[in-house]
Amino acid sequence: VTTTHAKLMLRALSGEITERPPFWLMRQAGRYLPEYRATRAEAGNFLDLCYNPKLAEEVTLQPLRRYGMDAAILFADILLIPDALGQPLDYLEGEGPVLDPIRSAKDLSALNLENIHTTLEPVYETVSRLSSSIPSECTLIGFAGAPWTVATYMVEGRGSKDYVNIKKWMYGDPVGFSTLIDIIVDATIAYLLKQVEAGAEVVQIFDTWAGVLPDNEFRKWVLGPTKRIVEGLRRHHPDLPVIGFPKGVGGNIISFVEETGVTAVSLDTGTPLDWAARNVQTKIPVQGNLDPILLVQGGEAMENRIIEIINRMSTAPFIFNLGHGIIPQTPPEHVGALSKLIRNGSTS
Ligand code: 1CP
Repeated sequence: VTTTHAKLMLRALSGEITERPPFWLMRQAGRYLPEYRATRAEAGNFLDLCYNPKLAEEVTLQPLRRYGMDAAILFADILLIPDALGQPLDYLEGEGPVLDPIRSAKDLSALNLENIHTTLEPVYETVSRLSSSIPSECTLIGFAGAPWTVATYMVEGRGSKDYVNIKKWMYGDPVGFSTLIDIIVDATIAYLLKQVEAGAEVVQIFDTWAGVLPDNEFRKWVLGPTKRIVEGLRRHHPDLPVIGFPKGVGGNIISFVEETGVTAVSLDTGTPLDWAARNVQTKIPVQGNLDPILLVQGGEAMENRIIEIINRMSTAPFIFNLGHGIIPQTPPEHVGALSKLIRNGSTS
């Protein structure tokens, strides 16, 4: 395959086998970096940081300055959509997001699709600033949460272990529940289109909790909504690269790749490399899947696995990434070693 792109990330996404894999890391901006903690303290709380274009731009650029990733990901959060829809949201120190839960169809009248851009305007400004401030060889990624994953927080009111409330609604009143999913689909299309108009070159859809559904429900609440988002974006931007991340879905990743229309797919840490090379990477470019805990460990264990992943996956289009986000305990110098290894083939 030959393309006209100069950027490594866009070349891989267009189906090219590149001289080395482009790399970026999920949650590459965040608490493992002292400069992030300083900017976050300056912003006040987490939402204020997300809605402050200058500071959100700054934290997006921080990992690039240190490590020169091939892509920058907009600094924001998947829960800005419920916030913009009018569902009260807070981030508690040491606990994560907390929302006033929506538990049934009668609660849906509290959501308002009409005014989301009023709340989200600062995010578009962050994207626009980044599109001129990132290095010329770097690709700008916008993102949103997938409807299922965003809905888990809207219904449970926080992170969950068993998803009892959302599943009870989904199984007990699928028609009412589909109204919630439809609202998130529409908001997400509008949100991502604005990011693209502001300068995002690629978008990634994070479906962190897709793996908790049985396959018939996976089809209804993951495949269908993701496909509608991809179609909604492509109606306006036929060539827009879209990366899907259906985490924890095992063999269901095959139907995800065949049916949603995504350009590329991100593999979680548990996906077997050989299997993915034969059954997924033969269809579309893949991204992934280093265990984020190897980045905490560092040293030989990390380096050996990085080399193994690159060797196994580089005979077809491949983007190096983690299988899930960087965790706060990660020593920054281990990210430096990873960057050198991918770039130069050695850590020195
Ligand atoms: O500073 C802090 O204390 C807040 C920690 C934090 C950060 C750095 C949160 C709260 N969100 C973010 C940024 C973020 N979130 C990005 C920024 C860009 C980057 O990657 O550098 C992205 C892409 C996300 C996406 C996100 N938020 C997901 C999907 C990806 C994933 O990691 O699974 C999810 C599930 C969230 C919800 C969320 N926001 C924050 C937390 C702690 C959580 C997870 C809560 C839980 O475990 O249920």
